[in-house]
Amino acid sequence: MACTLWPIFGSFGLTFACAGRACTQVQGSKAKSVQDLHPLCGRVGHGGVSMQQMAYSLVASELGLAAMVVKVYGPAFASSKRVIVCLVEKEIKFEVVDIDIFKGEGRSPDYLKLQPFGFLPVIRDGDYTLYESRAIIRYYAEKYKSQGTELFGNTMEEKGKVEQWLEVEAHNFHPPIYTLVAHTVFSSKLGITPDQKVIQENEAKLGKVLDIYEERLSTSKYLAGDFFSLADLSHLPFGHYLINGVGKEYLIRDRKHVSAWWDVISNRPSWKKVIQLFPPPT
Ligand SMILES: N[C@@H](CCC(=O)N[C@@H](CS)C(=O)NCC(=O)O)C(=O)O
Repeated sequence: MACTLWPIFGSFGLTFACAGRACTQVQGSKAKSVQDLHPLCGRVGHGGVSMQQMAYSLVASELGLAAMVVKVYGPAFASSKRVIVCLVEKEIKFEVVDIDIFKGEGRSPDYLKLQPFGFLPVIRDGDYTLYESRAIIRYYAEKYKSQGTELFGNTMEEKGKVEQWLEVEAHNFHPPIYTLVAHTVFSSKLGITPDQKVIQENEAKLGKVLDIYEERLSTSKYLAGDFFSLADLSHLPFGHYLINGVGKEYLIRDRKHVSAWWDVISNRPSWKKVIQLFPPPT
């Protein structure tokens, strides 16, 4: 597990800082990308105190940061990005810990202590550990209700709709898209022989789900109403694969309202920054 970097996002300004503890362990290309983003995040040691530590002290005291930040495991993977984009929208500081499930790191005894099923993501927030990406985003949307973007709606009725569409994402949208991703983008890494019948069946299933989205989005800008919410956000990581990887963009583009919705949500600065910072595993 390598702790890599500590981006701190404003909702639109997107500024960055490095935690000394985290950045001293930054290695290779990741460090370069951080350095590119923030000139204070150097990698060269300086008289026993790393440049990163110096940078951290400077930036931390400037910003009045607490030492404790949320740790998110496995930022390269889609389900972890669901959590990260939520943290960015909520303006919550975090650092990431690389876990490569394709190298079996999700099955290591240490990781299984955090997430006994071996899935990403998991977060650690001080002594608190939480897994299941949608549970995590609900937790932070409630915990920091008055901070950053309001993602759960303002009334019980709005919240009900957010919950409804979060469930739709998890139980109707996710299963077919996950199967498509597994049989296309990651088939060789997962040791799956792509099965055209499975691909076609899931493409058809997803098309039917998106027909219902099309109807909903013809009367509402976002899924839960006229406000961006957890329900929309939850679609970003795997929706991104549908366009970038699976090669089934037509499923979105052939549906006018779904297409417009996708453009709006995927162009949010939060999401653009997340995919820039944490490219998918290669
Ligand atoms: N329901 C879980 C599922 C997460 C999930 O499927 N994560 C994938 C990465 S995107 C994973 O860890 N796969 C590991 C495996 O299949 O062994 C959540 O949302 O947190």
